[in-house]
Amino acid sequence: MKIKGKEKDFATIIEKKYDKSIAKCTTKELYDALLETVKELAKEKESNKGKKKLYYISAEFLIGKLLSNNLINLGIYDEIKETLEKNGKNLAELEEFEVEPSLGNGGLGRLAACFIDSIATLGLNGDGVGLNYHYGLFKQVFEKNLQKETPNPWITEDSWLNKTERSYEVMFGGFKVKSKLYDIDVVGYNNRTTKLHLFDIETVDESIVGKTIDFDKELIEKNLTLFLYPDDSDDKGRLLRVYQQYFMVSNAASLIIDEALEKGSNLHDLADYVTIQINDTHPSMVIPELIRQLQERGLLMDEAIEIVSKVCAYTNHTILAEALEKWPIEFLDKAVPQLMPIIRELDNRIKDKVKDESTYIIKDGLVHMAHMDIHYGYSVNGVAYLHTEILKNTELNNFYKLYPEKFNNKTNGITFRRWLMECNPELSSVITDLIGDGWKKDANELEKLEKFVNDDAVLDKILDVKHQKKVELKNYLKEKQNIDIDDNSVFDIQIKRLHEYKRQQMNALYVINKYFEIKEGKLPKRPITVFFGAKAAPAYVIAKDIIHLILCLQEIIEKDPEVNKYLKVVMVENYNVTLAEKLIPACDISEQISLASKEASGTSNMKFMLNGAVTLGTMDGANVEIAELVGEDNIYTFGESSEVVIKRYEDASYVSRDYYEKDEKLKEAVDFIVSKELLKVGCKENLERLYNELLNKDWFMTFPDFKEFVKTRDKVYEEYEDRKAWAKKMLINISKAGFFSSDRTIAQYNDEIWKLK
Ligand code: 26V
Repeated sequence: MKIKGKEKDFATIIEKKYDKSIAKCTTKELYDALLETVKELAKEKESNKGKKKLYYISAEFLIGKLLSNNLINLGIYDEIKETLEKNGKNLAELEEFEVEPSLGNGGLGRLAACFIDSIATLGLNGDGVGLNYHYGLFKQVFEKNLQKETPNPWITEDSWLNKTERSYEVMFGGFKVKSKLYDIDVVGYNNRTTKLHLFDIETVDESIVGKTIDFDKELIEKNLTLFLYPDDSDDKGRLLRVYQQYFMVSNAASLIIDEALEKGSNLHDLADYVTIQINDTHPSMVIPELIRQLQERGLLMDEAIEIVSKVCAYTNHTILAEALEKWPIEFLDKAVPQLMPIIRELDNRIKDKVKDESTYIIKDGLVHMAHMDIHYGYSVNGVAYLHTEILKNTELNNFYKLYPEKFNNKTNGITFRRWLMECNPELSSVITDLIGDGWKKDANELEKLEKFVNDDAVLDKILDVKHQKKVELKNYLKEKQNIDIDDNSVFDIQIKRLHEYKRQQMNALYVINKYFEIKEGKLPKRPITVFFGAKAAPAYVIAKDIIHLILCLQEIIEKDPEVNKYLKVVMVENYNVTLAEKLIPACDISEQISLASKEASGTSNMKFMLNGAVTLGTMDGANVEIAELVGEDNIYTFGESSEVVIKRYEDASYVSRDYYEKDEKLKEAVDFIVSKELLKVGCKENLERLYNELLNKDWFMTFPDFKEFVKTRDKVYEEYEDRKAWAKKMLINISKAGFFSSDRTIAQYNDEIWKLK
């Protein structure tokens, strides 16, 4: 590798730094030296430039560990790996040393991380802006088959954060705080870099948190950047979120204005210098805040509004009404009183010209954040074809009628650097041996793989890699979580946040159904391992009950000698990016079983497909596009369509008990939740609550899809046995995954929304 123009090798760097050889260094010494070297290399790379700059503001950036990713993007992964191996060390051990920052909940935050990788790689002038949560999202531990939440500290002296000199004053109602900016250099796969700006305050006090995630929610100066999404089941927690969001956007607005001024903007021309992508509604207050700061610098309200409307674009990531943020006016009056007059003004201007009350920003004492984004942003996008269609035709139809030109779709994507090259170097090299490495820069080249669909040697290789990754996962989980897995079983995996609409509970009902079949002597041709990975929001009671059910099933099945040879449930603890990178390459069947119309896109579906898993899914989110690309022979779909589901909600015609009464197998599975066997290992309160919820409500309609789910899943297991036919499906999935590269997504954002040079 070249540092400051001179060829250097890692062994000499180590020799100079510690006065000893690599072989004699501890893991920590090697990690520190590598971190320092990578930081230095990143600093030397050219940062992306241009007159106009994108600010991707997001409350979450689920970046995962950075060491290997940066080595890959800098092009020195193999060199470092070999040097270490020659000295009896291995990179995997160094990776273990790094603590994963948990700055996100799930898909939304991971998407933001993939996007900054692609922004850097495509050489676009754009940075990420977010918050430096000291404990991130909670760490999940299982105790007595229940989820417990504990703090997840990740900032150590050897982290990727670089402290900067930048600092701003942020006013809240009655007091002010001083911010401090930390940057993480984001290295693209092309010699360019960009930055992730994470704002923090120096008065944060980690000592107000004990062993649990409880803390005094009113000590804003001490708690502001402690946790990502503090428990919002009570008003104090919700108010803290408002403080966090304002802190994020006020800093962002100051940074944006400062950088534009430095480049010669006179602020009247701000739109030539800046574009802002608002990632879901968490950063929506940037609209009134930017107006406020422009006014402070002498612009008039009319002009400030006009400028902001040319600068801000909004991405919607959910159609669930309960997930669309609406803040009570009192909250904003208390936390950010300076914004309320501006928000009222923005609302009044809409009320003056628009008749449709459903689009007003302020209604019934609530401020509708998404409504402000849509009226005062220049672009509104959904994250998959179906999602955007549903926004236009149903959920946001009243807005679509007002501003059809603002609506557009940007189907999500994933970075292939992390989700193939890093997590599955074996498959990457099989691919490169077959089609060259052009796919690393142009993912569509993966289609060249299709011509090997009848090549037995190639199909065998793909099956071999899959088996190797299954063995690796087995060893990893044995070491880390003391779980025993049969690597010859079929690996069936559902990993994502726990939410009723994602329907982990339906997966659990399938497991119960299979358990009964095995007990009755109907044995599967090959053992089945059903993996789950999911965190439930601390206050989301039913989600935690579903985790409880899964953990209880895991225990019962494990202890049943009649069943455990054929069926195993594995719920991994503290599912995170690191675990995803181990689970995804090892997966045979990717469970994407959300209720049609509810999953905006999904992104694990893309990661699985890229790694040669076959999808079992509903026609929801990006599954629709996957199905279109791979064709019906290479995906298994089931379940009611989004149209039928939407209609059922509209006419309120769904009664779950009707299905329960009519379907014997379903009834048996549901009843098992409160059976003697389960109550022996589980809590009555949790299990009964879940049972009642399903029987009396089942809001996400698992019962109507259950029968077809069972039938389709059984067919998948059946067809898995024709190994050659299965390998063909795997190959087709890999070859069609190119569309889901986040490089494609970001290129579209730029061409159609940001228009950076
Ligand atoms: C948030 C909440 C919070 C309150 C309780 C219910 C609830 C339900 C859902 C959400 C999700 C908020 C937004 C989000 O994370 N969306 C995810 O964004 C991904 C990236 O676009 C996408 O792939 C997922 O389908 C979508 O759920």
